Amino acid sequence: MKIGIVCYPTFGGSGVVATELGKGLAKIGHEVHFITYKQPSRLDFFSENLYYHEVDIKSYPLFEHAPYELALASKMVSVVKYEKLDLLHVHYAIPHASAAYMAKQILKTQGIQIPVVTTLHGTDITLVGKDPSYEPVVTFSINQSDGVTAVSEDLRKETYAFFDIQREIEVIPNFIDLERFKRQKKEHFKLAICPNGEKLLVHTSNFRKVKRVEDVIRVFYEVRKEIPSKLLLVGDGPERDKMERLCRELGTCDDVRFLGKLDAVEEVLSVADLFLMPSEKESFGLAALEAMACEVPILSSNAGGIPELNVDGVTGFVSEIGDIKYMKEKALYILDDANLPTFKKNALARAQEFDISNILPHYVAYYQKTIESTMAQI
Ligand code: GMT
Repeated sequence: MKIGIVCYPTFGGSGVVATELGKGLAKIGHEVHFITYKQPSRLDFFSENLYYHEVDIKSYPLFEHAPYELALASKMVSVVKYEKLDLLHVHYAIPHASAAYMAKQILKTQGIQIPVVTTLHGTDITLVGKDPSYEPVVTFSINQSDGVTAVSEDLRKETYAFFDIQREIEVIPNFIDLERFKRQKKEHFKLAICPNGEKLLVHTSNFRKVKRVEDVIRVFYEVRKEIPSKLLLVGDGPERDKMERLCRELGTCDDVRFLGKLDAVEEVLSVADLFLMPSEKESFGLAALEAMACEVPILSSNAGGIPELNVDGVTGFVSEIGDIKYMKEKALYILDDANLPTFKKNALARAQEFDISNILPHYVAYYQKTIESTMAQI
């Protein structure tokens, strides 16, 4: 198949999933055309089946905000037409689903039918999409897509609960490339961070409010009172300054390191003993899956789709959002040397269920089904 993939080319989970999906499809022989405003961060190599088309967002003195959606729709039209694509797969509803709808209508006037699959990733539904400024367009463009997928059962339910959706939503979870995400031998790194055998807690996120990084620091503060431990924070975002101030207030600065945005996150995960994900909202929790693939147990909240990944009492524990006391108790339980090896083993076994080789065929089958049903309607 010839597939066009539209996504945000940033470090965010939806962009990562879209890029890894495209790379996986190209590996098994499909021709994949990325249509984005910047080269996706994980698309930094040559492959004969991978193409990249940059959306050229022209500015003009009259525009306070350059019309990204229109430039994207125009680019989709030309790529579908000249590369003879079979399907467009857009990731993150806003504004990609509505831009795809516009491209589809334009192409229709030229006698070209292009099926559109929209994948809902999370905040496009649970946060931004619900806002009255976007809701009517989100509802309309989901209903107008030829196929819709969501990354967890919880996200599927939430979409039906909040929006007036008239079509089937298929759940296809996030996936992981276990060839990249695996525990690597990095003893020298562990020794540098934890010279006295301290336990190592890790959190990675984009430091938005929904990630509740404050809970990460507060849980660590409590754990550190009981056992020697260190905390590594990977990522950057709006909450970072506040979190640095909190560490100063709590006097934990010597044991907490802010690493900023890191590409090789698997190297940090390779030396971790516990991953913290106390999010307020989380449709799936790709960062937790990456940790599990590196044999790291998870202490998470019960937000959104996280419990569909983190099996309570098996791969870690699931807590009520914001329950610091409970999270501290469970962190200490997991970090106990008598329990840690079992949790690590279970985390890896669970991650293996989400290996790309298990999930990719679901997308391929879904594309084929969508193309057939769209063509049958003509
Ligand atoms: O979590 C983020 O802040 C990034 C966000 C995105 O849209 O890029 O991630 C969402 O999509 C990921 C991939 O499907 C999911 O694993 C994340 O759980 C989801 N984030 C939220 O729902 C907050």
